[in-house]
Amino acid sequence: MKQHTFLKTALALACAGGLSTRAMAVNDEPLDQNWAPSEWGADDKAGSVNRTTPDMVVKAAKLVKQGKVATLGKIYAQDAPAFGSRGWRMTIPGLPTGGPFGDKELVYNDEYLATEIGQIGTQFDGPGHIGVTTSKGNFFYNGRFLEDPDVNTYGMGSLGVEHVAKKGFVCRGVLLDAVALRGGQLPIPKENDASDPGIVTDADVKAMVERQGIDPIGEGDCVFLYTGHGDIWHPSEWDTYDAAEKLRRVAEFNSGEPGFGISACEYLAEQKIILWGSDVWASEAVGKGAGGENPQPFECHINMMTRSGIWNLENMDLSQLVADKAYEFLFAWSPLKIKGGTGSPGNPIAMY
Ligand code: UVW
Repeated sequence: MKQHTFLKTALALACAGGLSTRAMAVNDEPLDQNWAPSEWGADDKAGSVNRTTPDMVVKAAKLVKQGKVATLGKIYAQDAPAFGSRGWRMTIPGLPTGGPFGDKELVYNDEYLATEIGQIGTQFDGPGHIGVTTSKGNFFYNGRFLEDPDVNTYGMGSLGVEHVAKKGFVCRGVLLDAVALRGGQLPIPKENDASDPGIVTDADVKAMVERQGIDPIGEGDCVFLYTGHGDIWHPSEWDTYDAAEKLRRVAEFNSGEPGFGISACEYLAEQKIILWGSDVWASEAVGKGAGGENPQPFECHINMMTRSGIWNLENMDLSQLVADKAYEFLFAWSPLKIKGGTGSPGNPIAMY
């Protein structure tokens, strides 16, 4: 497994009065290793979803055998876990919001929502979500920068999620059941080491494919990891808990997570998958020092998304698929066409 070397350059930036300086660390790997242009060309705004061909869609559709459908999104609610200071605040103004209209006295309701719409609950991380601070600015997928003229406070410009949403994801979905592999819910990793049971390595991915008796992971697949940590925010039992129990579970859920290590992410990228995801909030291991297999926090986020354009679906409800041992299925989903958004909420569908 490759340990990335991060170039730390101290830049002295004079403040307005010229009396003090502050140091800014940068990582020039994206520039030095030519992460841009991507294999789909300098104009591409969608990433690995470009791999999907009509033949792949037809082949994936043949995985529907029992006519079963599973919805893979969790409930959006104010008391659900959220990363950092993100939150979900919904009100129904008016009650009724409007009306009555006409002799039949029609009334209607709307909802008013304050939230990080693309980065809450079951969420898709798109091209504008994760970048790297380089000496040339904040580098994002395909060599776009936060400093580009089309990016501003009102939207991510060419990095907007709507460019991925125009394509959507229809693929062979693969469920990797790490709970079955380990014999129980995976722990939050304690060490930045491949041997930690909370870190799912490339060897673990291959072992799960083998023991689940499915075809090897390949080009165009969408690959989802079940760790069991997502059941702390239980998809169906959440509202049976009282407020104190919910708060305890939110703290536990957010305190770290098992998930993919960088060796697994690099293996999945080499197989040319088009989407990765999980039942946890980052899909990758977050343990000691917020790192995973290496000390760098969110290393899979950087390598999969910023470098390779392979987007990520977090906080999925994989419970029905696990119960049915539905290890491969037709998967269909698209982010919302939020102009300039960093991501999207949603409710992915598996059919098998
Ligand atoms: C961050 O935003 C850092 O994480 P996530 O993509 O898991 O929400």
